[in-house]
Amino acid sequence: STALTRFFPLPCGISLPDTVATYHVHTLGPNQCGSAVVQAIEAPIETVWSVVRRFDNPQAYKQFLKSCHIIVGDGNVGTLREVHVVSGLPAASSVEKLEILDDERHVLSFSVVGGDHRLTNYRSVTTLHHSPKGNGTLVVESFVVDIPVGNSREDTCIFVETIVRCNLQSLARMAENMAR
Ligand code: A9S
Repeated sequence: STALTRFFPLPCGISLPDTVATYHVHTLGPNQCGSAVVQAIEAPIETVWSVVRRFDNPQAYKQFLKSCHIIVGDGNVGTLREVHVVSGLPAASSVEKLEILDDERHVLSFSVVGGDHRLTNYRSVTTLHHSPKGNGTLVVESFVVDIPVGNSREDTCIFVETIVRCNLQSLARMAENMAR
């Protein structure tokens, strides 16, 4: 990053470059909620990116998914996948569309366009950043989703944040093992 890049501090004590805002500022509809999760990973950014960029293989680190198949596309923007969920969750499958895949800036975004679950209009953006110090990576994942009828804004946010945090902790374990 250049000398002009400003870093903004997060409550967890981590600082992020202000370019993060470019990708993680979402417009919320009146019946939507959104939030973000940050994860530090002790592995190089290209190692983490090699896992994240595989839109055809999310189950490599998302432990709530048991399978994924590509419906149409070649792994570039517009590709559609269907994932199947492990038992015990209030969902069976999800159809998801790749919206952004930027190998230079390390940005991936997908939206949920169908399936058998309650997260209507879910969209997430995942960005990778060099740690301000050291050889590590910071992952930022933000999301927007409709608040399901009968659920509160807070419960919806906590539900999704919990899943995203689990996914990013699993991603960290995997990338840190690859880097060893
Ligand atoms: O897969 C992600 O990156 C993030 C989330 C929040 C996925 C959620 C999910 O796949 C379940 C885990 C099955 C939970 C969907 C789309 C709906 C759920 O209810």
